[in-house]
Amino acid sequence: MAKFASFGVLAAAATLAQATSLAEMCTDAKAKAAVPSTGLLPGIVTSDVDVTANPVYNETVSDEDYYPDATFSFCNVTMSYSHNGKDDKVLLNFWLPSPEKFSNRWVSTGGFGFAINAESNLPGGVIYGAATGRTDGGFGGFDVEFDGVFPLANGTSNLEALYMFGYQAHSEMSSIGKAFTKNFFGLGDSKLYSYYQGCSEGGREGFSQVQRFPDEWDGAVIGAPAIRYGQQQVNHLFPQVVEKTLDYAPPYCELEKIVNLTISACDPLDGKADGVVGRSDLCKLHFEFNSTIGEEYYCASSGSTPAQSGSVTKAGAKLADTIYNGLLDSEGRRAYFWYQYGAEMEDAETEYSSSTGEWEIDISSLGGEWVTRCLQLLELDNISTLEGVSYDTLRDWMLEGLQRYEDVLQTTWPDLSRFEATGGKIISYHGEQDPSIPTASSVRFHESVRSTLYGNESFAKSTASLNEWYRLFLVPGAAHCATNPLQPNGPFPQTSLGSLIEWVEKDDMPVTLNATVLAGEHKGEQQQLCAWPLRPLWKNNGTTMSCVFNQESYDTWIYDLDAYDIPVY
Ligand SMILES: *[C@@H]1O[C@H](CO)[C@@H](O)[C@H](O)[C@H]1NC(C)=O
Ligand SMILES: *[C@@H]1O[C@H](CO)[C@@H](O)[C@H](O)[C@H]1NC(C)=O
Ligand SMILES: *[C@@H]1O[C@H](CO)[C@@H](O)[C@H](O)[C@H]1NC(C)=O
Ligand SMILES: *[C@@H]1O[C@H](CO)[C@@H](O)[C@H](O)[C@H]1NC(C)=O
Ligand SMILES: *[C@@H]1O[C@H](CO)[C@@H](O)[C@H](O)[C@H]1NC(C)=O
Ligand SMILES: *[C@@H]1O[C@H](CO)[C@@H](O)[C@H](O)[C@H]1NC(C)=O
Ligand SMILES: *[C@@H]1O[C@H](CO)[C@@H](O)[C@H](O)[C@H]1NC(C)=O
Ligand SMILES: *[C@@H]1O[C@H](CO)[C@@H](O)[C@H](O)[C@H]1NC(C)=O
Ligand SMILES: *[C@@H]1O[C@H](CO)[C@@H](O)[C@H](O)[C@H]1NC(C)=O
Ligand SMILES: [Ca+2]
Repeated sequence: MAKFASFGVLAAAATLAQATSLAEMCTDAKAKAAVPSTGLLPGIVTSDVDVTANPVYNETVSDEDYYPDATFSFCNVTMSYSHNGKDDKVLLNFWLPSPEKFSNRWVSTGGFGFAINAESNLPGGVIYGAATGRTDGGFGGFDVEFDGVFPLANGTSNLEALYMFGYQAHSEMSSIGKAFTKNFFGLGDSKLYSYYQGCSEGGREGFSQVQRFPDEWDGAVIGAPAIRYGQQQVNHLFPQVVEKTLDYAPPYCELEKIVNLTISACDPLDGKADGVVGRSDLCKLHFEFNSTIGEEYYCASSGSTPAQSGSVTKAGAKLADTIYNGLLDSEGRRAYFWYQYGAEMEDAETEYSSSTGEWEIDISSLGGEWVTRCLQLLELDNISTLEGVSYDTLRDWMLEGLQRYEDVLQTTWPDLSRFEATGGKIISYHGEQDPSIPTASSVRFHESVRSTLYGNESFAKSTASLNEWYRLFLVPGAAHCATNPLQPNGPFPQTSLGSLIEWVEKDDMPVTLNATVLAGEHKGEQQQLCAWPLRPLWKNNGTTMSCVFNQESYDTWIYDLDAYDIPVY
């Protein structure tokens, strides 16, 4: 272990750790002895905490999106801490690799939706030799989500939980987890590399730290982050307001057909006919939704939903065109943008009413719950009606969310210069066919950081400067933080934490990002993802790929949010 060689005392400690088995190390008493003392951070109380530890052997994971197949053993530690002056309890769960596999690394992980953690994210760090952690945010257990504690009661916010969810819990976990890991493995002052990996809400949690705590991690893998939260959550309601405004709630099969037709038409535009839309920008430039009019569709019955058949209507094509164009207010000013052409239309999904025999608008609870809980402060899971809700209402809700939660959930602070100054690295990725968070959202934030930090330089120079430490990779055909069943031949950056580690520890920058086809007949095939603003283009009948820049394509990703009088990063 060359890493330890220059530190005599530490080398001894490390040797001790190496000679010790997982079973010997992984006991309640040893874990308790590794808990950092009260005073590590102001306000953090770790005296009298409950600590449990149990070894787990030969855990096997396979067919996961964020890490390769593996078998590993680990020490499962759970501890709690509280805040000075408060009678609270925050739970932390660490998975620590076997001592012979430990590689001086820490990885923080996040959650999805309103969850701040997901146990399924923990293997992703352990298999890279990292102690890996998750937090319950103090919400009352790892299975309790933010919406289970917010608001506190009708009309009453829960600011403690809000700030924990927004960014505080992660900052505390990293500090405590890193100190615990050093104690547990006897590292003393030797370098512990620290990382983050998360997608969706987990991606937002990653940016929440990068934007505020530049020293916390050496690098972060940030997938499809739910940033620009005020806009992001309300945006889920947009298709239903379009259905209401255009007075057309189609059988969902009609919309599925439009999506399928978009995919087939746009697949070859990237130069490779593989069922994958690798260039949704070219799709936007060339595809017309009215080309789908008259095409026949059929979906078999399932449950209480009857079989659906018919042909795509003019109203259906117009509905799709309006939705993919994104939210404009009544004066035609842009309030937000939508998913890329070819992305599924699940937010527009209608519901069959067996009592009326009609298809009806189905309010998205993703958007509705944000409005009820966080804007109206009501303990309700959904808004009950779209009565009185117009495009302007959505714009106003977006602005209200931005303003009310700007310092905690919005998560778009664009000045990352302090993080850059510490040598921090970001690998960000986003499915190009994401049907839940607009791919253009990640592009917008990358562009906001570029103009904030390097605004006076040319496009080429500023892009090059930013890409030296913050690289964004759009994933052809991929859905929301996942592979896409409609485009199974697309790749997914399953080993991106490995690529980040190579970048941080060996200065091996991912010029293109390794990705693997995870389904379909080409399962296991390796592909490379292009770094924004370069875009993939296949040549020689889909056999060789290059990363190219095209101004017209680039322009389709850039939006002027002129519905607001303030900057929206
Ligand atoms: C774990 O797997 C290894 C290799 O197959 C085996 O030698 C060992 O006995 C297994 N450990 C347990 C506790 O099952
Ligand atoms: C980890 O420990 C906690 C607390 O004891 C326990 O609830 C959980 O089931 C353990 N997980 C594994 C994988 O052993
Ligand atoms: C909170 O307010 C909503 C809307 O007025 C009401 O439906 C619900 O019953 C209230 N919840 C409680 C616990 O009082
Ligand atoms: C859309 O394509 C998928 C396969 O890619 C298929 O399963 C589904 O039935 C199609 N939907 C319609 C409405 O044709
Ligand atoms: C299809 O829509 C485009 C613009 O969306 C329009 O220019 C064109 O005339 C339309 N074609 C037909 C046949 O309606
Ligand atoms: C949201 O609420 C509306 C109105 O009560 C209902 O029609 C819809 O099914 C709900 N959506 C979900 C996902 O619960
Ligand atoms: C750009 O130039 C202006 C005027 O020289 C200066 O005030 C500003 O700080 C510069 N901005 C950046 C991001 O370098
Ligand atoms: C990326 O893929 C190449 C080719 O398969 C491989 O040699 C390299 O080790 C991979 N890099 C990482 C960081 O996984
Ligand atoms: C191009 O590639 C496709 C798919 O691999 C293959 O079916 C087709 O024959 C190829 N066309 C030519 C001209 O080589
Ligand atoms: Ca293709």
